[in-house]
Parts: sequence; C-alpha cells; structure tokens
Amino acid sequence: MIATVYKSTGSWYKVKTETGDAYNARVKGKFKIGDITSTNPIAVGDKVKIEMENKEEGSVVINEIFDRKNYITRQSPHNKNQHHIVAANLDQSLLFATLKDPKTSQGFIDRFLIASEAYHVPAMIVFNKTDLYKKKELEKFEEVSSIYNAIGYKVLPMSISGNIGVEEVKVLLKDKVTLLTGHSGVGKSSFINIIFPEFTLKTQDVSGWSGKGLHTTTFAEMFDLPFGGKIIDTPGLREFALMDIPKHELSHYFPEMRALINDCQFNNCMHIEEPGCAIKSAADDEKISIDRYISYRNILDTIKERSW
Ligand SMILES: Nc1nc2c(ncn2[C@@H]2O[C@H](COP(=O)(O)OP(=O)(O)OP(=O)(O)O)[C@@H](O)[C@H]2O)c(=O)[nH]1
Ligand SMILES: [Mg+2]
Ligand SMILES: [Zn+2]
Repeated sequence: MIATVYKSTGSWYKVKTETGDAYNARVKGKFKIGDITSTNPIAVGDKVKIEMENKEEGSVVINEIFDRKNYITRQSPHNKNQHHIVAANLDQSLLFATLKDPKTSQGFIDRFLIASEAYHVPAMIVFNKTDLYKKKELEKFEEVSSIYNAIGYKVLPMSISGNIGVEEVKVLLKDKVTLLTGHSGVGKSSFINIIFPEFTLKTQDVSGWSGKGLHTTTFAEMFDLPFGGKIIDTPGLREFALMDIPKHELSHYFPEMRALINDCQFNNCMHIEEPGCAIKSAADDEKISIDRYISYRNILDTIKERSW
C-alpha cells in the first residue's frame, strides 16, 4: 500500500493511505536517502510504501520511501552540521511572523525566504497578532510588507484573537500542501485550532516571553483541511539551515539580486566592494532594499565555505 506520512516523531509515524485509512507505522532496518545526512530519515509529507504488521493494532511497517519533490530543513539544535528535515513534498511554505510577543527579526524572515528559494518552495508571510501592534509596529508592518511585496512575496496581516484576516489566509491554503513555520509562540497551533473548531492543539501563553525554550508543539503534524488541501503544523524554529549554499551563490536566492547578477562586472562577484557591482550600486541608489542588502551581507558572513 502507498501512504503519506502525517506525523513523525523519529521513532514512530502516523501514516494515511490514499483511501484515508490511518495507521501507526514504524521503520524496519536502516534507511539512507540519497546523500542526505539527516537525523530523521522520514518526514511529514513523505510518500511511503507500507506493509501491514498487526491488523488488530492497526500497525504497519514502512519499507520504502519515494523520491521527494522537495523538502525544507532546519539546523539540528544539537549539531549545527546536521539537518533535520522538517517536511517534504510541499506546494508552498507560509511563515508566521510577529512584530511583538515574540518579535521576528528581518534576518530570520530573509533566511526563511532563502531556504524556500533554495528548495524551490513558493513562500508567503503572514504577520500575526496585529491586535498587539501600536503605531510603531503598524509602521514597521507597512514597511516590511512593501519590501517583500516589491520582490514578489505575498504578505498578509492577521489577528487570530481579533479574527481579522483569517479568511484571507485560509484562501491561500485551499487545495495546496502548506508548511506552516515560524518562531515558537507566533500562533501556528492557534491558527490550526481556529480552522478546526473540534481540535484543541496545545498552545501556550507567551506573556512574560523570554524568547527561549518555550516550544509547545514538539513534532510536525499534517492535517487535512476541511476545504481542501493540507497544512503542516511544526515546532517553533530558531533558525533555518542554509548550510548547502556556497557564499558565491547566496545572491541567487534573493530574487531582486538574481535579476541584476548579469550586470556585475565580474562573474564571480560577491557584491561586497567589487568594482562595477550592479547589486551594491542598486542598494546605494535604493533601487533594491538596503535592509535586504544588509541581510545579505550578514548572512554571507555566517556562511562558512566548505573545505573540500
Ligand atoms: N494577542 C494575540 N495572541 C495570539 C494570537 N494568536 C495566538 N496568540 C497567542 O500566542 C500564544 C502562542 O500561540 P501558539 O499557537 O501556541 O504558538 P505556536 O506558534 O504554535 O508555538 P510553538 O508550538 O511553540 O512553535 C498563545 O497564548 C496564543 O493564544 C493573536 O492573534 N493575538
Ligand atoms: Mg504550536
Ligand atoms: Zn556584484
């Protein structure tokens, strides 16, 4: 039988067949998928071949995993050099960001967008908790949404508590497989809870937010949307993994820079201080966002070239 993985804890899995039957599954033997070194070989969204193990208990064994269309990884919290596959076979990824309780930095948003570009997953951003925004945050929202809109990313405001913008976000999800991601405490599980009034996924109060260690959702889980499509709730992320991107390729994942790369004088230009750099001069002339350019430089500094 062929099934899709709906939940992965690393030791057992929840899978659903094409006819809608759900089973608990485990893996027999060792899996090595391509040349990916991953701490979890099977991720939510994976298509797998299953075999009945115990009919009474409804348990099955996974004995094959099909090639992935795409996937998104994060850094393992224990080992920076290991990825952890968050989810596979996605149609799109949706970042929940917030400007308050907790605050999502622009650097984090940019890393998310780079990861999405690198893995060929279309990306969108929703700013949640707008009910908490005062003048300062509202201005910031306008500023960031115009930056990202200008380079082709959809940005929407939402307040789950205030029931504002929720329907607009639901429209984006229809008939697609969407990865829902973002820092811990931004409201991912709360969003799923309002789509499914019959659910009560665990959510947690972020008052007295310290920015550390408050991970309410511990495993990624996929849900069938009542209006068509699937959504994957994930544990809060501290950072996206970008370790496969070499320094000289980083600008390819910034759409506004990608469009200018051929205008640089040198074809190995890293857009720092090279003469005739089209990207640096576009940033100086404010033709591309300076904030994005600064993000580019900051992220460039964090990439260590692999020593072959
Ligand atoms: N003020 C306000 N609070 C919200 C809103 N949406 C969610 N919250 C609150 O934010 C807190 C965290 O929400 P969760 O849904 O647990 O966040 P999460 O993104 O699933 O967090 P992790 O599972 O840790 O990754 C809860 O107390 C929610 O009630 C909103 O629109 N406005
Ligand atoms: Mg959660
Ligand atoms: Zn350049």
